[in-house]
Amino acid sequence: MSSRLFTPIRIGDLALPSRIVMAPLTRSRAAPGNVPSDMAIEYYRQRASAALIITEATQISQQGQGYAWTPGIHSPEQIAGWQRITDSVHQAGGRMVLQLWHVGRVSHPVFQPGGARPVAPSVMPVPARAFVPGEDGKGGYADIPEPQALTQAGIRAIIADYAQAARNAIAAGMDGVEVHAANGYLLDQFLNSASNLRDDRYGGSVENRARLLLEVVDAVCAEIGSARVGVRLSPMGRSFGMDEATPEAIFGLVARELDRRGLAYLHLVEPTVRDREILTDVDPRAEALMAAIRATYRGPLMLAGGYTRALAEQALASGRGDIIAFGRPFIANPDLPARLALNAPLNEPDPTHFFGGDERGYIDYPALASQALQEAES
Ligand code: 8OZ
Repeated sequence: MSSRLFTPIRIGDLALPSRIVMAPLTRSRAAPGNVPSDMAIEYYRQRASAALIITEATQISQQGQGYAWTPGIHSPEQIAGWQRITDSVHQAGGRMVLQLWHVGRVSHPVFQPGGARPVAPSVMPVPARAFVPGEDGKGGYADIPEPQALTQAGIRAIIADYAQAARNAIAAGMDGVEVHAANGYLLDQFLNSASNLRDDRYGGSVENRARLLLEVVDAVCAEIGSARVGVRLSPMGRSFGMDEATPEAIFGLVARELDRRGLAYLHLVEPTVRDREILTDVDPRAEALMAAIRATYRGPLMLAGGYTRALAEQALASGRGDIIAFGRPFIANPDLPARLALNAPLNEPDPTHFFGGDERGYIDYPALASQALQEAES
């Protein structure tokens, strides 16, 4: 079978040399002020052979943070920090977009301005714990207090924050942005019938639950142009209390509306992903839903979630999607495209270094050439 992974594709303003994208990966190593660290320059530069790098989720505002040591894109220092990264990735021949993130209720007062309760569509218990910085310099998990429901003024402020963050990302040299509307964070909380109990124009009908996402996308597109904007969704995702009653209705509407907007791409987390693991027993409605989204959304479709080389080739050949995002394989294999091209063995990622820590398990995974040298010498 001929490889489809290594065929180019144009997405919006970007010409990608292959279909192999680096998935957004939270690594919790930002420096004080939530500025991307010096290590992150090396980390992203090492991975510049990806067709596209999607950055780790990056908060649009202090209110949007919910995890220890995640970077932001709302202060001048953060913008300057990202600029150093885009410079080095571009110098290495790569392309990158910044993932815009607001965690909504998956947060903790330690992150919130004034120690406030985190914001959400609706007041209800949050079935999750927050990853907060501990006194020992290590992260720990803390219970999440009941959130406060956003007012319409609060919603307007968040939409403005998304627009400003998109502008900041472009100022930092990014090739575009990805709006994170997946995995149980703020925009997913508004989409989802399990977390959105509002009775105003942002809740109730599927049109109302989709309103915040679409207003955010429109504000971001107005700021930087739709050809530089992608959106990430997790249809039938179950993270942090997500449990949609009518997935076909809400994701059908969202796919139809996003299709009209001429985005660079739509990015779907496979419904097999649950709590960052891959399930084997899938909701029987999931396949039909994925096919329906594919048929409705006519632009480039990116897929993520447990992909191997073989599964990726199969997904491209069957028409399930156009582009594949690899997460864990890119953590452990900075030169993943070369390894896939050569059918070379892959390094295994070490989960103990996924979140927080130093350069170990972050920038010390070898590329093929240096690995061959090391092995020859030993
Ligand atoms: C892993 C750890 C922390 C955050 C997501 C942004 O699931 C994340 C995330 C993943 O989308």
